[in-house]
Amino acid sequence: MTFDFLMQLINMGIFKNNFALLFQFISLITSQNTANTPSLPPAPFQLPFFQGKFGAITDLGLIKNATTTSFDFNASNMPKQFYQSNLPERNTIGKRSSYAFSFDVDYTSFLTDEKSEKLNMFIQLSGLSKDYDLYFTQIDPRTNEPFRNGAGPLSPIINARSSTNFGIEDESIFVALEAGKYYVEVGLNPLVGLIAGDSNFKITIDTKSFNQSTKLPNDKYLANQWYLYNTGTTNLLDTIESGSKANGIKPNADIRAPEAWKLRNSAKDIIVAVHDSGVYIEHPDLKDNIWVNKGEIPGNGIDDDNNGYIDDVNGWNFTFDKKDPRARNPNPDPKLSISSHGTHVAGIIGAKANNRIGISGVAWDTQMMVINVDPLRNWLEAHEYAINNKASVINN
Ligand SMILES: [Ca+2]
Ligand SMILES: [Ca+2]
Ligand SMILES: [Ca+2]
Ligand SMILES: [Ca+2]
Repeated sequence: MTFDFLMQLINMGIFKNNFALLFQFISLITSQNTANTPSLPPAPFQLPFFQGKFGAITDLGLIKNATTTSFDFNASNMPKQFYQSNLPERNTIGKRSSYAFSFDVDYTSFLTDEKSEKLNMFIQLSGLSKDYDLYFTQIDPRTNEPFRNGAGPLSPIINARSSTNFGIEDESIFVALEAGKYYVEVGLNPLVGLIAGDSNFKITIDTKSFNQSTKLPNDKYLANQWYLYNTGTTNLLDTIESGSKANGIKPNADIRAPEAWKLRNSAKDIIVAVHDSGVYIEHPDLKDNIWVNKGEIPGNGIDDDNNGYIDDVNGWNFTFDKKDPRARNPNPDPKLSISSHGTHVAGIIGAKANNRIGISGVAWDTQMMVINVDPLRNWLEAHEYAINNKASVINN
């Protein structure tokens, strides 16, 4: 029995949820190897693609910033790999023939100022006459092998982006990369891999389009805000070492904020009413984006703007019928109110962006009217307040 045969059994689903049986098979193979070749230790298991220390991989060289570089290939002239896929895509199960490429990303090629931390790129596959698919793999520096979800060589490979359109449609992958060496694989769809025909394809690495069509703020924790800008590659090693599952990280699965910010990032004339549990309005990343009722003189005990609420400078606390709209607490302690849900919500809407600290809001500049409200008691009244005081967006 060989490891190849074992892989076939794994792909057939024989060991699904039956790890005891799997380990029996591994023990059997190991003992056979030992018996047949007593002078050699059992060979370590490796995916064929990564055997031979990447010797058959075509190197695309150093990829630089703000460039579009294309590489034309005739597959019949290239070393073919047989890659036993563990990728989760449904049409990549089994062995498929493929061609492997590497390229380098060097900080000096893109680090134009201290704000630039990653090189954003689209990797594209085009000019197809067969159904090729595109795969991207990141190497785990601890093992010099692909990242795997779990210990041991049989754990599935993770962080492999794929683009697997059917037919001869182009393929495209977005990645944001730190300095390092990366691997791309062009594989025939295993379902159609035996069909004869031309085998030409073009790989294009485009580090120009993303920067031209997007705008990124310089906030410290932007890289953690995957819902705005999901690079899919953030701190993969940290994620794994913290014990979290890394599968499911999907680059560009976000609200396309960088693309939107290129068109518009300020909403400074827009009043957004935040109906929630109150907001810590002194927060350094929020204070500049809190609505100020200009018709109200603070702290004089008079309803200067005659809107029915005395000293309502930043909003109103409907929960406790008072001017201080911070936490859901009759006498809010600013430290306690930091943790309130409304503060979190306000940060998503309008944390001051491009100020180097904290996070970036969806709107970089805006005016957030703070409404502390109990939805079961004074919902209508709170909405009337927001509308009468010219909020044009209300968060519920
Ligand atoms: Ca395809
Ligand atoms: Ca008033
Ligand atoms: Ca007043
Ligand atoms: Ca900020």
